[in-house]
Amino acid sequence: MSIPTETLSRFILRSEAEHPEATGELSDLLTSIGVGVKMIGHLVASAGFSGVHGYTGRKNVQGEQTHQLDEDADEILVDLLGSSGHFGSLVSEERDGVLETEAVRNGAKYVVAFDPLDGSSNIGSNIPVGTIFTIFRVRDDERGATQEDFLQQGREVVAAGYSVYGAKTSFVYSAGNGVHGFTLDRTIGEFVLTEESMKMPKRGSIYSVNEGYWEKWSEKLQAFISSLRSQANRMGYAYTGRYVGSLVADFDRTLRKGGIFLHPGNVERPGGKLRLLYECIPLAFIAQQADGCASDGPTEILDILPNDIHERCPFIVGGEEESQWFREEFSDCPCR
Ligand code: P6P
Repeated sequence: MSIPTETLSRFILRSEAEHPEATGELSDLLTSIGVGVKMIGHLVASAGFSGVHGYTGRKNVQGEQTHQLDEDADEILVDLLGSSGHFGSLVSEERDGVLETEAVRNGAKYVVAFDPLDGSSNIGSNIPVGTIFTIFRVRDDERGATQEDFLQQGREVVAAGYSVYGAKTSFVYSAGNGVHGFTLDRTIGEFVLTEESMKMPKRGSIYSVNEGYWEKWSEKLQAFISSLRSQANRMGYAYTGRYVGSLVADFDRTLRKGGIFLHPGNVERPGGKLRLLYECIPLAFIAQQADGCASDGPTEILDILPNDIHERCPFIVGGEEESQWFREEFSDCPCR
């Protein structure tokens, strides 16, 4: 068995060497994020013992009960990324506004938005959770980083990725040159390259949606979900259902096995539940880099211009054929 020896740091540096214009800043950032993910993974793994997976009794900016782990994961990333010297500003799901860093006055070139611990409500039942991030370039170096730098289309993303704290701790990212997957080797404490240039299967056999919302969906959406379950559909076979209820786990499976994941809007939440800036855009960027596609129904996620850093969005992501099928059904109406 060949022993994987390409660590995340070495891979990032090798990728940088292939781009002479690279300054090394992005490499440093991605390495910092990798360190933060390792730290958060350790917290999650020890949550059962240290009792930190309980609620804090406080609510975050979203009005959601916060877990101690949400706050701890947020603090780790704010500290690591805030002190990296390369991020002028940070946005976290756990914080109301934009967090300026010391580097904003030193010409930092990037801003980063993240969900420090998505799916944390699942931790008590040992369901995989994860961290999601997306990096944009500051658009005016003279002016320095501002909130406007977060309100860019996903096509402007410089790098994005996510981790999954599950049976293994994995880290998947793209800096615009393909999608690459790493697995934490606990014996050496390093992420090692386990999947280079990942591609989402053009056609899968799994659909993933919370059918508890059935009665709140449009008839059109109900018909689409019914057709996925019927072998009389255009693919000629019935899809099987898988839904974890943790975005990084459902997305990671869709990236590796194909099929379609949907968290659509409904009559009660036409604007959807998932966050555009630090959930939908980074995962849509990864999907696009892996030859998949993500939309809110009629519009590709990467073409949507955020109006607010905590804006929500319907999110449908899948392989080439499932995305085409969905687009043909919903090109003229929002999936809400
Ligand atoms: P629902 C977890 O709470 C989360 O934010 C995502 O990780 C997950 O995909 C989604 O919510 C699940 O939402 O409405 O199916 O419970």
